Amino acid sequence: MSAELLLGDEAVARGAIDEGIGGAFSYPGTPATEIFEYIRSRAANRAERPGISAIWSTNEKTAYEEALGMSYVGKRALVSMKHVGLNVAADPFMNSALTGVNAGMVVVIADDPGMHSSQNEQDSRFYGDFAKLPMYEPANQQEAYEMTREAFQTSEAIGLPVMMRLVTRLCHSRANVETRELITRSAADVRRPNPNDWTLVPVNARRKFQQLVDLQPELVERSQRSSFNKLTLGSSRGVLCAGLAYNYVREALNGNADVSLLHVGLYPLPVTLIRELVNHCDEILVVEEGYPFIERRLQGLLGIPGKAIRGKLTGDLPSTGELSPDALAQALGRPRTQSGLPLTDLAARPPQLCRGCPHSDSFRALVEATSIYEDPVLFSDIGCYTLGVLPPFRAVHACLDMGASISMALGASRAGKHPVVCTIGDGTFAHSGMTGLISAARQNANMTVLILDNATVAMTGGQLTMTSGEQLLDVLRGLGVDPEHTIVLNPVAKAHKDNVEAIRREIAYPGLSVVIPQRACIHSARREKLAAKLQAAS
Ligand SMILES: Cc1ncc(C[n+]2csc(CCOP(=O)(O)OP(=O)(O)O)c2C)c(N)n1
Ligand code: SF4
Repeated sequence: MSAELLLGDEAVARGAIDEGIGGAFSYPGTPATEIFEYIRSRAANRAERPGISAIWSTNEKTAYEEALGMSYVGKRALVSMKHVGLNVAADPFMNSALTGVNAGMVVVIADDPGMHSSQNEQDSRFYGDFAKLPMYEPANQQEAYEMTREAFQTSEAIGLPVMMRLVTRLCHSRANVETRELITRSAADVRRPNPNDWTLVPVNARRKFQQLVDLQPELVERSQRSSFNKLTLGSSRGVLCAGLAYNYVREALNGNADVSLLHVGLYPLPVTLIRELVNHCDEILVVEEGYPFIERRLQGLLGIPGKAIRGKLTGDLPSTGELSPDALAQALGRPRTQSGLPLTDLAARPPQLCRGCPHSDSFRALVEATSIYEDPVLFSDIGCYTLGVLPPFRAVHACLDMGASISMALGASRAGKHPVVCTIGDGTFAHSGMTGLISAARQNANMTVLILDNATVAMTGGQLTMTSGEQLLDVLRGLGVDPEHTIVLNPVAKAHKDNVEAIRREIAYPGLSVVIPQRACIHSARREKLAAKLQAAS
């Protein structure tokens, strides 16, 4: 045993490495990014961890499918993403519950209650339940490590992918984690592939779905036996909490109040333990990060006669944002804790693009180019450039999900609007913008797409981009965009006038045009310069 100071994300990564994974697959997104970053940094040191493949994927769907492919051929695989990434990967995720896996496969989804860095705060436990897969939900970094290790073993024992749900506060806080020895896996661990199981034509899919349904009582049994689901009976006041919420309960109780406590760390829900708690208590407070997932099941449509079930649905706890020790203290009738900082005195600091950012010059040119029109439609996408919604630009009228800007622009142009312009980064274009552009090119839609090529995926920390520079131009040609109306600009102040004119010309063209302001993010340019200097010096 040895101890390491790890983020929740890193504890998951370490658990996966120590379970002998053959590969990690991911697409960047807060708060999940550090899981993959940790494995990649260890994989780079092949002497330390031989044989782990770790390369960023194009998007979450491709990451999921790559992981599944690795599992099918007999190597354990970890796939991680942020919560909205699972919307993108939902198709393979749902279907893999029918195909099953060969070597263990663990799917880590990091939710972001409070939307620290996300477009929504959906609760991924609904996906796990929807797919009928087991789910782990750690309360701390040590559990994140232990659960990851167990999840690989569970996955192999039941032949299914196993999900783990994290939340931001756990992903991004550090604690000491006791780690255990690395297991080594050999060719003998590889089972025989079963093409009939993995090919979802109706005759196989019906059989596999029936198997999945039939397995559910066994999964509940496993939950009931699991040491990650703990029941302690005390007074007739009950608390049922899940994952990280356990810490808020403990802090609010401060070791003083006598309650009966059920702490859930593994799903499907342990029905027998819940029944014991309900039978023992008159009232139960349900405490969970995200939606009232457990509370709704407990409450049902009509409630439980003679029992008060309290939580988010009853207004005893806030139904949006993160939980806090103080919210819990209030719900439990306990004194406020010391953790609430008086944040109200701090001056508001709206986010903004960095000084010298290429996106600023692109937006300045776009705003002036479209200023001659009364009602331009300006859609955008997800990346640093979404900040173009703020003054002084106000050049974003809608931003929905990654890749949506091009398809939304196509819809608006088909409604007869003009001008229709959308802005999308090179990273997001590769993630899911291309498919929309193929349709726009096929229809020669009257719209202009600005691909803001800063040569990186900047917003999530400067990861590798798939389509930039010359390669981006090749891709555009391949997608069917007219090279005559594919132009590259240099987004710098001294080229402003030329850039405005070029954008105006392309907007006036009655068909599809693509404008590419091309200049590296100042931070990744600086990083690359430094790396080149270091290499030259070595
Ligand atoms: C489905 C989904 N996956 C991941 C993310 C996290 N994320 C936010 S913006 C972004 C990419 C930004 O890259 P790019 O479009 O190149 O813009 P830049 O930040 O470089 O300006 C990612 C991966 C997300 N919001 N949604
Ligand atoms: S990180 Fe790079 S792309 Fe993002 S705002 Fe700063 S300079 Fe611009």
